[in-house]
Amino acid sequence: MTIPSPSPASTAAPRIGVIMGSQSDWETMRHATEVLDRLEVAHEVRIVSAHRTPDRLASYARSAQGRGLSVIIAGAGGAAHLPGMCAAWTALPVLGVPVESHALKGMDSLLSIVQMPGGIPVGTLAIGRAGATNAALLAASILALADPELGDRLAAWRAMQTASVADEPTR
Ligand code: RP5
Repeated sequence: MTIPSPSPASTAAPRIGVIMGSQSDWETMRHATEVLDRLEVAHEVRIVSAHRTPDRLASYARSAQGRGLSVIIAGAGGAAHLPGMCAAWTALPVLGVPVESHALKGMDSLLSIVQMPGGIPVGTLAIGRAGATNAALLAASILALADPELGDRLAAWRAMQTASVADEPTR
């Protein structure tokens, strides 16, 4: 699918935080940042582990709203407590991306993220690349509620996606 090329790197303050539990999550989470780039949504990217860097997580999540972020996208795999712990530390919307694990193909990640007990929500997306892509689109949709120009860019993105779908399969 072809989507618009990003404009030159923005120096605007980040509006979305993309965090992940490990460097190994980048191959999945980069798909979120690529969508945000194409939609020209300023964002930051950090490795923040709930169990390896718990103080970093607390500091990141507690300061996020005050630093101007509106949404946090959190990707993690295995016992994927990062999105839930992040949501516990901030009132911002947290979107969780289950990263595909080797042992259980991401089912562990999915259930860890989606099965939040009532009271602290995490908006959970699909396992892997589709989830990372959709987390970025959903975060952009949330921002677009108060940003009509971003809404226009999202509409253009969807129109281009629609135009890219052939009437018939190639045989
Ligand atoms: C989680 O453990 C990370 O989110 C990652 O998906 C998984 C494996 O991490 P590494 O052992 O590859 O660093 O915390």
